[in-house]
Amino acid sequence: MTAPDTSAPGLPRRRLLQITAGAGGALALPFAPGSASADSGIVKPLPPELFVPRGTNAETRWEAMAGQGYLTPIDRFFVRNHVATPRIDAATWRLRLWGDGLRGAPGEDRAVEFRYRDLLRLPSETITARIECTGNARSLFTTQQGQKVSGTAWGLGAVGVARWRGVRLSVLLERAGITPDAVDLLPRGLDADYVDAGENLGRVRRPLPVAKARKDVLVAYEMNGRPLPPDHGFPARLVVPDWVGIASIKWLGDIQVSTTPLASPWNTRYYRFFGPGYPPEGSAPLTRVNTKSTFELPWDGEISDISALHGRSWSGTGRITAVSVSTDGGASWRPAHLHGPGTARAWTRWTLPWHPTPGRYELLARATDETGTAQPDVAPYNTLGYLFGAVARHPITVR
Ligand SMILES: Nc1nc2c(c(=O)[nH]1)N[C@H]1C(S)=C(S)[C@@H](COP(=O)(O)O)O[C@H]1N2
Ligand SMILES: [Mo]
Repeated sequence: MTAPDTSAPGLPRRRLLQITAGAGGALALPFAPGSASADSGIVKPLPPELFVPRGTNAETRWEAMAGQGYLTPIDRFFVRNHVATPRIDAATWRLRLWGDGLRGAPGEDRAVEFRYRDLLRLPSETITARIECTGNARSLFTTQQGQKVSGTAWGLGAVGVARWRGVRLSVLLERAGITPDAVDLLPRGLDADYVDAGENLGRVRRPLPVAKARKDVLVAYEMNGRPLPPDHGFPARLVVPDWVGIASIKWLGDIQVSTTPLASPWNTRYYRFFGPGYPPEGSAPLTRVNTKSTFELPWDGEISDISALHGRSWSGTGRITAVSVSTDGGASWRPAHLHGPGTARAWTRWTLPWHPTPGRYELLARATDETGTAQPDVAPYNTLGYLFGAVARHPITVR
C-alpha cells in the first residue's frame, strides 16, 4: 500500500480553484514536464481543474463533473495505478488463457491465445458500468470519524461510469474450453511488478470466481466509443460490474483457469476488512461495493450564483430508489428529484433546487437502493479504510 497521505485535502484544492478562475479558464494552465502527470506514470494530462494528483493515482474532481452527461469523460476519469501505465503494442499483444480448468491438450498447460484482432472479430457487447476503487472516500474515515487508516487518501472521486465495449469473458472461456469443474480465474495485468515496502508481490492479479465471470464480466477494448486509453488498460481490461475496482484488471495479459481456489495478495492481504471485530486473516475477500452519494461541487470550496444542487448516487447492491438531501448539516431533509432510470451497475443523477444566502454550509446526501438499505451515518471502521459508505458531510462556502 502507499503511505498514508496526511495532507489536508481541502486546502490546496480551494487555492487551485481560485487560480483557475483568475487565469480566466480551465485550459489556460500550463502543463509542464515534471508536474503531476510526468511523475505519476500516468499518460493522459492531469490538469489540476480536473484531477487531484495522488501519487501514481489521479482523483476526479467532482466539480469537473458538473454539467457533464451521464458518463464520465475519459479526460476526467480517475486513474488507480499500482505502478506506471505500461505502453503495450496491440500488434504483438496476446491474451493467454491457461490452466487445469481448460480442456486443452494433455501435457501442455492447455493454453489458448487470443490476439487483439481476434477480440475485435468476436461477438461484442456494450455495457454502461461504473468502476469504483475500494478505497474511494477513504480520507473521510479520518476527517469525519477521526480514525486512522492506511492507503491513498481519496476523497469521493475514485469512481467513474463509462460505456465499455468488448467481448464477454464467458465467450472467451467457452472458446478456450473451460471445464465444468473450473472454480476460479486469476486474471493478471502486464504492468510491472508491484513492490510494497521492499517486498515484490509480482504483477497485479486477483482471483475472480468463475460464477461471477460467467454472469456479467466483460473483456473491454473500448471506453466511451474510443479504443481503451493507455491509462485505462489498453489493449484490453476486465470490467467486473458492481465489484470493487481491483477486480477490473487492466492491461490484461493472461488468465489462469483453475479447478481449485486461487489466492494472491490482492485477495488475502488487501481488499478484505481488517481490524477490531475481524479475524487476524481479515474478512472474506471484498466483492460488491456499497452505496455512496456525492455533490457535483468542489470539496470545501467556494461557489456563487447557485440555484440547484446536482449530484450522483450509486450502489453495488442495486438501483438507487431515493436520495434525500440536507443543506443544514442534517437537521432537515428534502427528497431530491432523480433523473432518468439510472442503471444498477452505473449511477443515478439527481437535483434539488437550492437558493442559499451567502455563508458556510454542510451538505449531506443519503441514498437508498432497491434492497431498501440507506447510507448510514457512520461507516464501520477497518484499518485499510475500505468501503466508506456513510453519508458524507460536504463543506461549502456560498459567496
Ligand atoms: N493491471 C492492473 N489492473 C488494475 C490496477 C492496477 O494497478 N494494475 N488497479 C486496479 C484498481 S485498484 C482499480 S480501482 C481500477 C481502476 O481503474 P481505472 O484506473 O481505469 O479507473 O483498476 C484496477 N485494475
Ligand atoms: Mo482500487
